Amino acid sequence: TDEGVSTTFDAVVVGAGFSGLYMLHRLREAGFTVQVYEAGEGVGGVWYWNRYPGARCDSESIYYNYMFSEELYREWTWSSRFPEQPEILSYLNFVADRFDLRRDIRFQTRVVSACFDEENSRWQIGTDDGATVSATYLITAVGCLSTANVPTFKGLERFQGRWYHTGNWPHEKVDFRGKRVGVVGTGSSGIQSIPVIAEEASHLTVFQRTPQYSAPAQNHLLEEEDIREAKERFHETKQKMRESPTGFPRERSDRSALEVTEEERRRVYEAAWEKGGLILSSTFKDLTISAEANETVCEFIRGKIKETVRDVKVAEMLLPSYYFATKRPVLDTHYFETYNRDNVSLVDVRKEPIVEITPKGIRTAETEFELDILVFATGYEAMTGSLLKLNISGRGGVTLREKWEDGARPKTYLGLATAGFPNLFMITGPESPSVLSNMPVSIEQHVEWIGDCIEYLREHGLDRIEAKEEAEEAWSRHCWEVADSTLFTKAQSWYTGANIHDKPVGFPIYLGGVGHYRNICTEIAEKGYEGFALQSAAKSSQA
Ligand code: NA7
Repeated sequence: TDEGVSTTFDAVVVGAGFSGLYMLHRLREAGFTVQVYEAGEGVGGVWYWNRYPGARCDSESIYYNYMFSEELYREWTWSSRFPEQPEILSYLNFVADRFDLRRDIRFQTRVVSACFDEENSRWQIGTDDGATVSATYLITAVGCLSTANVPTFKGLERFQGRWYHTGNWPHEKVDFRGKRVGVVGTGSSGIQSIPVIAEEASHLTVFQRTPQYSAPAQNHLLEEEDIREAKERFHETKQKMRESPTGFPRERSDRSALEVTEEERRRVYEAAWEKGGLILSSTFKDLTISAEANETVCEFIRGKIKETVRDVKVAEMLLPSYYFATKRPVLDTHYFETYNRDNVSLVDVRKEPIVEITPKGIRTAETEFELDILVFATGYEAMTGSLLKLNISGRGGVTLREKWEDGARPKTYLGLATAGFPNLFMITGPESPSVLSNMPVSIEQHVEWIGDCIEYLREHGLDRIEAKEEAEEAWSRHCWEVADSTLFTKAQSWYTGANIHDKPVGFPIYLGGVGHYRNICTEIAEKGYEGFALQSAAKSSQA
């Protein structure tokens, strides 16, 4: 170890995105020593890596920020309704400077192992620079969608052009001018980048596996008046977001889509379409519960696609058939219109599967597409991918990978902790509601809960906490039951793990709502951390 460099911390935090930055700040304010490790050269997490053309957040900017400090909220001003990646990255850099966070972040350093040392009740954490440090608490802030999924197409290594994954985009601008480009994947990343790439490329071929429901973002610059109002409403908005089901301050409908007339339904959907954003799914209360109600919004969007896309055959290929919102709803800017361009073509890889990548491009069952640039917008190994990569081993040397072996049920207690792994906290872990909510709201709740918990342990002379198996079992079961009472478990999506070949299908997201979840977590803390075993290390080593 370097001389003079501390190697013992109260907490090690993995990741310097939205979660890690606030976790560092929260713990440091409480007087703990913290070391953050970040693989990137700068802060930002997914917003550091996702630099693909058109990358943008689907949460409205004025709700997509920290709310723990009113001063911070007032100091920052967003330029547009839906923030673009560069602006979000600037915001996170601003936060890092504002709270002097960088001095406790080690950049370009990846955590490659973490072992729980039972005797001393501490984590031994190894990094890719060969160093090992020790910490009482290990806190993962690695994000839910951060381990890229590049499908294992035969022949990729022989491709003579350049290829990129949207989640690992180069820092220098990729020049598509005069290039034949192929985009594989039509999730959020594909749908955001396709219209932008089409403007530049000589030809763009989109390889689509599942057609998507996408609604217009209706993005626009924010007026001074909007910004002033947002800042004035800080307290009201913050409270509403925290109590809401999904972390947005919007009202939820208490009407069924089936109790109104067809005209009324159409009026409601049209209004939501015109307004833009992720509001279609909350226009009626039963869209994610009743197949019949769900079909009404599906039909509405299919109608919009048919109206927009001129070529009837292409329009037909773009019509989705799964239950709306059971895959992550997508927002776009002129996505369907892009298929009216002469330089864009669409390939349905369910009918015409990709057989291999050749030196010149992509060969499907029917033809070879010559391409200069290949873009994989093929998503992530969601929820568990980045946690498993850390090589965490807990009590008895059991690894997280072994514990979650069947993959279908990455069992956790509240998404915050997991039995067998004392003093490990996960921000936005599996079986928390975070990934289906407005992320910063969920992140703040997790960070504050973890911060309070660690303070509580200090106050009570304790330094070891572990989720009890029975508490975890009950939470995990509850999580599944809530999900299975909806349409969410009836679709193939990254929510269920079905996007990853060989990954067993489950549902590692709590669907009971952000506000409700917050109350559960608070109550558990108030009961002295019910469901957790609390100890002092000294005692446990005697035991
Ligand atoms: P997503 O939403 O997981 O989308 C990935 C897309 O790539 C989706 O259309 C997939 O089709 C497609 N895909 C994945 N593997 C393949 C293979 N092997 N062949 C063809 N097509 C494939 O990832 P995004 O990056 O777009 O968005 C991730 C999240 O970021 C998003 O939900 C927001 O929360 C922000 P599929 O639908 O699985 O058939």
